Amino acid sequence: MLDRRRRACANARSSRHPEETMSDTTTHHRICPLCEACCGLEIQVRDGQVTGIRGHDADVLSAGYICPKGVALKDLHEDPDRLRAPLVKRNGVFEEVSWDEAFAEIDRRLPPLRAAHGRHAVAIAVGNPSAHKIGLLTYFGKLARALGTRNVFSASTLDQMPKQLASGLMFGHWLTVALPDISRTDHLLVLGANPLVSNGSMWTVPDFRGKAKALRARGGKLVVIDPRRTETAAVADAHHFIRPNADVFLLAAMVRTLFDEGLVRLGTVADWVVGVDAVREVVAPFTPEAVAPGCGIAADTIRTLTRELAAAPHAAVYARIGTCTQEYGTLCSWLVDVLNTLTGNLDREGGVLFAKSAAFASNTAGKPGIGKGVSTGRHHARVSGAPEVYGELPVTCLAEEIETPGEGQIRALITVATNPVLSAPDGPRLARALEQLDFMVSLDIYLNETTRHADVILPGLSPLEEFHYDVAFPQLSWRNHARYSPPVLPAPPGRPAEWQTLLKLAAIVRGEGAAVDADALDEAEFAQDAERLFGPHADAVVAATVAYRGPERLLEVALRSGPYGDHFGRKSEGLTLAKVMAANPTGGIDLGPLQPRIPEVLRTPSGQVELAPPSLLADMARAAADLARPAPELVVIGRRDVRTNNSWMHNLPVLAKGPLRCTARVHPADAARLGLRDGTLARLANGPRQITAQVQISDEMMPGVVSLPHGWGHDLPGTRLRVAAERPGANLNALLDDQQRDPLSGNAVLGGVAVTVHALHE
Ligand SMILES: Nc1nc2c(c(=O)[nH]1)N[C@H]1C(S)=C(S)[C@@H](COP(=O)(O)OP(=O)(O)OC[C@H]3O[C@@H](n4cnc5c(=O)[nH]c(N)nc54)[C@H](O)[C@@H]3O)O[C@H]1N2
Ligand SMILES: Nc1nc2c(c(=O)[nH]1)N[C@H]1C(S)=C(S)[C@@H](COP(=O)(O)OP(=O)(O)OC[C@H]3O[C@@H](n4cnc5c(=O)[nH]c(N)nc54)[C@H](O)[C@@H]3O)O[C@H]1N2
Ligand code: SF4
Ligand SMILES: [Mo]
Repeated sequence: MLDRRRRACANARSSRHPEETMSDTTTHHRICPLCEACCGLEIQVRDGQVTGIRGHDADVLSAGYICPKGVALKDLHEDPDRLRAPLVKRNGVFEEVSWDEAFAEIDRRLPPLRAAHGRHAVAIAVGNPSAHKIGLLTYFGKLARALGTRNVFSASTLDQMPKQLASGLMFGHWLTVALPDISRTDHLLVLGANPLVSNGSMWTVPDFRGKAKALRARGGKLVVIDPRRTETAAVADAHHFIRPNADVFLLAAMVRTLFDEGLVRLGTVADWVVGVDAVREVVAPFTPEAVAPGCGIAADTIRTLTRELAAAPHAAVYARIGTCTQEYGTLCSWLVDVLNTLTGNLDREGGVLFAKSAAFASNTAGKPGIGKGVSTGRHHARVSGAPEVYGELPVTCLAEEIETPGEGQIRALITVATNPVLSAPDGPRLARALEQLDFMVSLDIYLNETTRHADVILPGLSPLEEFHYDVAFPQLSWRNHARYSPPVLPAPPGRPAEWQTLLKLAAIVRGEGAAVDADALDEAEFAQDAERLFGPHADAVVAATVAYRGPERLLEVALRSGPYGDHFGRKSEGLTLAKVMAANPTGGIDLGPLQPRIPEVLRTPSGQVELAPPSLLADMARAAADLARPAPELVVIGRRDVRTNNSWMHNLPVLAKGPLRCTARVHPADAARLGLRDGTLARLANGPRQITAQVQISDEMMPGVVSLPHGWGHDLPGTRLRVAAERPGANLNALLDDQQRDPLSGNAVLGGVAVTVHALHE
């Protein structure tokens, strides 16, 4: 045991020594933490300054791919507006304070508030970047548990909750997500996603363009369904406009066509699927003719789309944000996998497969082939009654839970890497609600539209000052792998890592005071966790991992006890953190293409793929009732640009330069009808909610649809985002209603919302 530990230490040290290249320039390899593509980067450093960032050609996952945001890590690191010390608001003004003072302020104010009003009075909200931070992901739960509040909110209910719910109901775990096997498929049908720009989501697929090109070069076909002729549509074989919010009808009609035309084949999973007849019954109302007007797609085209999918030797259907952030998000996410299953493409090479990640893989935990499945609604939001899903309430309930008096009213909030004032519907209402709070703490790196409302802001480190290992995304990757990145630059002395901040906050909440030492606390908690997880072997695990601390230690345990692990010496060829660290300069460890995993991957109580979960069948009645609903004249949808990342990267000069990106794109026919001129301003309105945006006329839009990116609106007072404020853009979410949700997942409706547009020029 001791020998192994020494080796681990030695390797750990050597992998921290970057390659020496020219005289005093060093080369480092770092996974990009900015989006789900998780590209491997090669970063040059000289005299403590980043001098170059490019893709790492040897990276086992991304093979040299990079986008402009990866390059912007330098700007992020150097951004003078990025917070480097805690801020405390005194008499309405933020003052820089020491870490001790910041924690003391929280200790003075938070525990008494909790004691007076109960644990649910303190809410917590967590955002997108936390998914890219091992420290936040592995230690957030400790703070949430200490709080014991049911008021847990996250950006998941602005995003992928429908996909997670549908996957959980069908396969038994919310991270058991079926991923297109892009390198071996012959036919890829994409709905409501633009991976050429977004670089993929709930599907880690760096260089989608290259992979799509390879697919077409080997004779395969890429088909895109989107109300905008997107960058992805531009490289596809076929693109069809669809009326926003109509995907549920299209997908149901495709499923019905499979049954009608005798095209249903379950293939290799035939023995593991239940519910086929129930699906056949529930799609009965959705004939291609019945859905065609609502979709804006001809019935014959719907049949052709279906036949091509069924006829392809290997095919995959993939759908993302455009199909999740709408009224039928969960139904759409489910029907996508119904199509994958009924065409014989579930769990087969070239179809859709499940990843098997090396560490923290929830879909390798527990007994193979059977499990508890998932349930929702264990508690409900106090005001709206919305059900809990995976321990969370919809973030669109946050404002009303703060505003509405009574038992259980939210009086304090902790935000962790989230900017809901811009990212969630009806941001202005939420901003007003945040002002009513008795106390607010933000873990964030900027003083922005949300954190300006905080009483205390606690900044994390620059990504270049932290080690990295992706917890979530190897579970969603196109290929299995394990990659570790050491810090590129040393953290400034005295600055805690975010996991330490979370531990301190948890201790304060538990009443242990502000003076506790985070490292000592971590050591004690690690020993307790080891006891719980490893029983009689706990002491050996503690001893074997003593070279590491914090999230690195959890990673060591997860890797060694994971599906490729060395099981603490029982499988000597297996993975350890030291081995993964040692592979950093050579691009990580490739664990091969995805493999079929049914039935082993299933965790449903039946041990089967649940093709017809009762809650989803029941919700289809809502869709059927809406079939004849007339389409609004004009609806708004979202858009992403390669130089943006939600709300928070508009302050980086390298990304901010160039043409204005926050424009309202409208079809020429709509522009003519509404008297809109290119480059002039227009007012968009949804009931009382209004914003002003610059018009861009473009025939890439479907007539009747206007597209505007989200995450803009940097003109609010009290922020410190000097570059972003120069061209603030309009906040799409100031136009949207926070009461519109997918009832099953609680996900916000962010697209397909009826708006009016008025020209503001003379
Ligand atoms: N209308 C509309 N709205 C949308 C969407 C849409 O398509 N249309 N998309 C939705 C989606 S998919 C998502 S994921 C959400 C995102 O919603 P959020 O997660 O709320 O928003 P972000 O803009 O990602 O804000 C991230 C916050 O984290 C901070 N941050 C960045 N790095 C760090 C770090 O290392 N540590 C800490 N502590 N903080 C950090 C940033 O300063 C910022 O405050 O937005 C959603 N909103
Ligand atoms: N450059 C960049 N990359 C990003 C982000 C970013 O902000 N900028 N954000 C990251 C995040 S948090 C996420 S979750 C992912 C999202 O990744 P994607 O899901 O690929 O996101 P989008 O690029 O917004 O693509 C959504 C598409 O849905 C279309 N759409 C809108 N409504 C409908 C509809 O009703 N039906 C159909 N079929 N299509 C519709 C839109 O026109 C758009 O093309 O991107 C990530 N990557
Ligand atoms: S696509 Fe761009 S932002 Fe996303 S991980 Fe790769 S380099 Fe980073
Ligand atoms: Mo997202």
